[in-house]
Formats: sequence, structure tokens, C-alpha cells
Amino acid sequence: MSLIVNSAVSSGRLRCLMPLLFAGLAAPLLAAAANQAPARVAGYRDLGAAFKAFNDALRSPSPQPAILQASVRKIRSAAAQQYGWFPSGSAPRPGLKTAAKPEIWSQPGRFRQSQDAFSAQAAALEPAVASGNLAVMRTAARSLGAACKGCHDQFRFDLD
Ligand code: ASC
Repeated sequence: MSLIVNSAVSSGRLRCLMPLLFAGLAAPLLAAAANQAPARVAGYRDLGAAFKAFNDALRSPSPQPAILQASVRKIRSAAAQQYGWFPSGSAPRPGLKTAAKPEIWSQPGRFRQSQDAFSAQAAALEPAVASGNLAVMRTAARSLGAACKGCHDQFRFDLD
């Protein structure tokens, strides 16, 4: 390789190779932007698993606080991270399969309200669990589910 480069430099051909070198660098950068959609898919999958674990635990007459607390930690972590899951490079376009509606990017204020509503309900789980009152926890879980649904109804294409 160094022999090839050396001979290219010595013969003044390196300048011709430069666009090719930059094209080689640009491809991974574009791929990184496209990969933001799978990143949010993974994030929502983890969130869904944590919320399911929370709801499953609440079916027991005496759920283990450690399970509830661990689920709430994961849900709150997702609520904090979701703000970074919709970079402009991950909007729908030919070749990028995503259930995210274009309104997320064309009406960012409205979308932000939905994200904030989810965040607020995620935060509210913590005092609900701390109360130790099952009915309070179940109501908080229902409110969180409603926030999920509110956002899906507006900003997610039907997956079926
Ligand atoms: C869940 C889950 C969702 C929401 C949504 C609420 O448990 O995984 O995406 O609730 O179904 O309607």
C-alpha cells in the first residue's frame, strides 16, 4: 500500500485519488445517520420491556419493590434519552424504513409536548411506587400508557 501511495505521490497522482478517499470517509458518516432509526427502535423496545415488567409486577397482590424500582429506573432513563432519538438524519426518506411520521420533524413543538408528557408520567411513577399503594401505582401506570398512546396516535404509523 505504501508503495502504491508513494508511487502515486511521486508521479503526482495523489490529487486524483483525494475525492475517492473522501468518498470512503463520507459513506460511514451517512451510515451513522441512517443508524439513528435502529437506535430509537432499540430504545423503545427496551422501554416497552421495562413497562411490561412494571405492569406484570403490578398484577401481583404484593409486588417486589426492587422489581418496580428497577423498571421505573429504566423507564425514566428512556424518557431522558428519547429527546436524542429523532435527529434530522433519521426522518423518513427513501431507503429508510421507520414508523416515525414526518410530523415529528415538521411540527417539532407539538412533538416536544408529547415527549414532555411521557417524561412527566415517567417521573410520576417514582412517587407512586414510593407510596407503596398499589392502586396509586396502577393509576400512574395507566397514565403512562395513555401518554405512550397519545404520542403513537399522532406521530407513529400503524405498524400492521
Ligand atoms: C405499552 C406499550 C406501549 C404502550 C401503548 C399504550 O405497554 O408497550 O407502546 O403501552 O400500547 O397504548
